[in-house]
Amino acid sequence: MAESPSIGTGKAPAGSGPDAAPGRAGAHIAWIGLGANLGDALATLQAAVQDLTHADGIAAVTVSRFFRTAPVDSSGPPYLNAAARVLTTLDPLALLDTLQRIETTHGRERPYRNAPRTLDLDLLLFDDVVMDTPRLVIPHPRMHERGFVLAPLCDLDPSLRLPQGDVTSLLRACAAQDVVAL
Ligand code: A4P
Ligand code: MG
Repeated sequence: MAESPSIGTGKAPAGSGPDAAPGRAGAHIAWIGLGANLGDALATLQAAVQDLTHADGIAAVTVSRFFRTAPVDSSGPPYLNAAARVLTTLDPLALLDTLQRIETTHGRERPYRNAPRTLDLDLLLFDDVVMDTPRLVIPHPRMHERGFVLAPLCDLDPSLRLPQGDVTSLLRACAAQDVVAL
């Protein structure tokens, strides 16, 4: 995994340990899932990481390895997936706005649910915030059963805890899913 050299995360990540405190003063820790299976997926994910690094209100972007994964409830070529941990001063909806802007920059279209895509950026966790609104649900409701999300999260932090358990155990339960690190 790679971390931007100038900024460390300092504190425990969201969901880790008994006091999952936010990072530096005023900053939140957010975990983002990245996926792509149309076009040059590797180049797009790398560019999206750069976009996150340069986005207003986002710092200290740490990225997992990239994984080749079989489509789950989706179609088209294999996906590339990764995850990023960031510090942000944005609130969850403003962060979602930023993620959707980056998706649009990279040609994301939504012809139908779970359609193949040039870029998908999902907000997985935001500190220990729980919210369920039409526009944003966090923690992401399906991540605990998806190897393509859990493997990158585990790569970033094997002790990370989701509401359903720790990522390492949850990933073990997804062993039948086709997820291979590049
Ligand atoms: N939305 C609600 N909560 C969130 C959140 N936590 N993060 C809303 C991001 N968006 C959230 O998302 C649809 C709407 O969900 C948005 O308008 C937003 O307001 P979308 O990105 O337009 O569409 P989507 O990604 O198809 O929907 P969704 O529900 O995120 O899909 P999933 O369940 O994440 O599945 N297989 C492999 N191997 N790799 C993949 O990356 N991805 C999917 C998408 C299916 N199969 C896959 C992969
Ligand atoms: Mg999405």
